[in-house]
Amino acid sequence: MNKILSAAILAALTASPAFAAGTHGGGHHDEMEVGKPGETGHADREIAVTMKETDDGEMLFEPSSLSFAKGETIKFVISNAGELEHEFVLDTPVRNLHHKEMMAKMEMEHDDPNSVRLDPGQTGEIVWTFSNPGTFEFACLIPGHYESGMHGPVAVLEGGGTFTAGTVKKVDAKSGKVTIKHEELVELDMPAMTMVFRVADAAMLDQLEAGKSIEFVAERVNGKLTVTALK
Ligand SMILES: [Cu+2]
Repeated sequence: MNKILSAAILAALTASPAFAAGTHGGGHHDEMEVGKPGETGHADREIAVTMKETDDGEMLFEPSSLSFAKGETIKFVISNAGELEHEFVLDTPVRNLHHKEMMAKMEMEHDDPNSVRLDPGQTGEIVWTFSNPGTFEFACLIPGHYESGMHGPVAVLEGGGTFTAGTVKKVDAKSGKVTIKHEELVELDMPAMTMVFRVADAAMLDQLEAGKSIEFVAERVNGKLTVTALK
């Protein structure tokens, strides 16, 4: 599982930055690529996130991956069930990486609306609107914690996609890819053929095996063809 997640994050890191221009230009100070602060009373859903350490030295988030539809406002209720201080930061993988490098050099504590830092036993909240589609990340950037497992992908999906029939030809769990012989993909303007897709959520790979007939939604996520829904 860790390998699949790492592959997904690596893919996100090397993906062309679709929002490279203009993000920091305007006066919308709180608007980030990953979205913007939401209004507490207007959350569409509530998600509980637990942060903790394991006996064998791992540090983790539960759940280990997240997936939302574009425009959804989520109330995260975050609990630190561990014995160390932890934080929950929502951002792009690239910005998390830079931030993590800064934090390794000096003592820093964030107080931004996209993050919360919690002492053991504490609970905190973030209300966040995911206004842009793409692959983002939640992470703890306290030195050493990311490397110990405290990060996971956030897939924000365009939503409203059309399901298309296909047959799975091959599943490459290591790289998080699946080969599908599919019918016409109307929204992508692609005729019926056999193609390789990424999956938005590594857990989807568990539902896929060679020879299986599926219905799926495919979208361009950060420029890469990605299966964003399955049935
Ligand atoms: Cu941590």
